[in-house]
Amino acid sequence: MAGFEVVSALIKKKTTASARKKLFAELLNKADANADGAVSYAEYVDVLDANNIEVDKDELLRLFLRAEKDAKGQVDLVKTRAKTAFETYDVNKDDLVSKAEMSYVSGARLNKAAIERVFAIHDEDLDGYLSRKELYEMMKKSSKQK
Ligand SMILES: [Ca+2]
Ligand SMILES: [Ca+2]
Repeated sequence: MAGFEVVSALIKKKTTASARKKLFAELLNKADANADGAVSYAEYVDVLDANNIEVDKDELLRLFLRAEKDAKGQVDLVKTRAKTAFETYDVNKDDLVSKAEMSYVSGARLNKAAIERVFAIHDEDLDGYLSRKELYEMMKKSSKQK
């Protein structure tokens, strides 16, 4: 069973710190049975206990906190980027990004068809503008695809 192999690698500590971290993230995904993207430390320990798997709980907690911090760091990074992008695009500072503004700021990087496509996908309330939230959602999606 793959999950057990992951944990045994964790116990043996034969892997490098970054490989352990990766394995740990994989196991977290497996432990997230209802796939809501969130597994608490307690739930995680439950999964291990249920499988009679013993690990160094201190190291487990340490890895767990680090994985959480990385996830949060990723969100913060996208937020910061989205804020900067929004303020760059919103030339007239009316708190909305129009197609004309996006075209003006992006210049040759985005042609008219590409901008139409961006708005068709991301202008969720169909008001013809990208709000801060719409731009943030757009950047969140594109950061996940990478
Ligand atoms: Ca504007
Ligand atoms: Ca909109």
